[in-house]
Amino acid sequence: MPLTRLDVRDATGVVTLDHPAKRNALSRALVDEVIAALDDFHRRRLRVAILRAAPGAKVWSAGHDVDELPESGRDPLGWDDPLRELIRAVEQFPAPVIAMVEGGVWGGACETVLACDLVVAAPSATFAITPARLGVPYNIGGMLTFLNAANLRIAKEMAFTARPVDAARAERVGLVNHVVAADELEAFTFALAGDIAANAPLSIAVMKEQLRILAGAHPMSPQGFERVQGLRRLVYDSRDYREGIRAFKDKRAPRFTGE
Ligand code: LCV
Repeated sequence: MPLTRLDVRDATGVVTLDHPAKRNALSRALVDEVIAALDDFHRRRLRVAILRAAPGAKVWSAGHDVDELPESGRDPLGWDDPLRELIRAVEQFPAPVIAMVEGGVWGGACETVLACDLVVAAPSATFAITPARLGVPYNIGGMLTFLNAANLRIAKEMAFTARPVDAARAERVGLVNHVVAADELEAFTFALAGDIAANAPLSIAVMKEQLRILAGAHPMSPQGFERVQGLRRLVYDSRDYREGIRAFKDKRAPRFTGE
């Protein structure tokens, strides 16, 4: 049973996340389908990709599949983690990817939406950065995604509180490009895609890659990277990390002790 639905309209490819039973959690299986779809759109030389949930979705995506997170002792967001692969696939897709958002966007799904080139949201959309809710040590590339999408103060507030930001505030602080009434969301997003598709695809592809390289150009010494990795290891080896995962699975509030 596929976890996504695909559609092509003119030069635009659409991937609809369609695993409502698990709130479109970014499992290995679902992510592999999204990446395969983007590869197919690339082969077909489509000029825009749209990532969306089913119309009227209350949850766009609940983020990383928590059932696939290691209980402890291993980096939960390593290079070959499905979420990391999805982010790279979105960033390296050689045409604009538009996130069309209705409903709640959580954790790694929030990073996925913010890694898209444009975000068009319905008023029902909310955006939450959740590592602190689970006790997870987010990875440095992911933190850069948040920093590039918001200013430092907004990124800190979202990361430290783990509270959802609503669409109106997301637009005010520049997290999303447009907030559009739910019944106009599709038409608006496809019109935006049409505007892009009518322009020169090679020029757009190069500008997207230039901006990806420039946005990622942050100096970090090998010592600095090793320090970050050491700090992250302390977190994913901690009791709090195990408690966060366990509490989620037990459907109860976590009790963090700072150990
Ligand atoms: C697996 C799930 C999930 C899920 N994984 O429906 O950014 S980081 O570092 O945190 C990163 C590691 C990350 O992205 O972690 C995940 C962060 N996500 C969240 O904190 C959101 C967790 N989910 C929720 O708070 C609720 O599910 C929302 C508010 C999204 C939807 O609530 P609702 O009442 O509509 P349920 O909670 O009843 O979920 C329906 C089913 O989906 C599963 C959940 O366990 C339940 O499964 P069962 O029917 O088997 O009980 N589910 C939801 N989210 N991220 N599974």
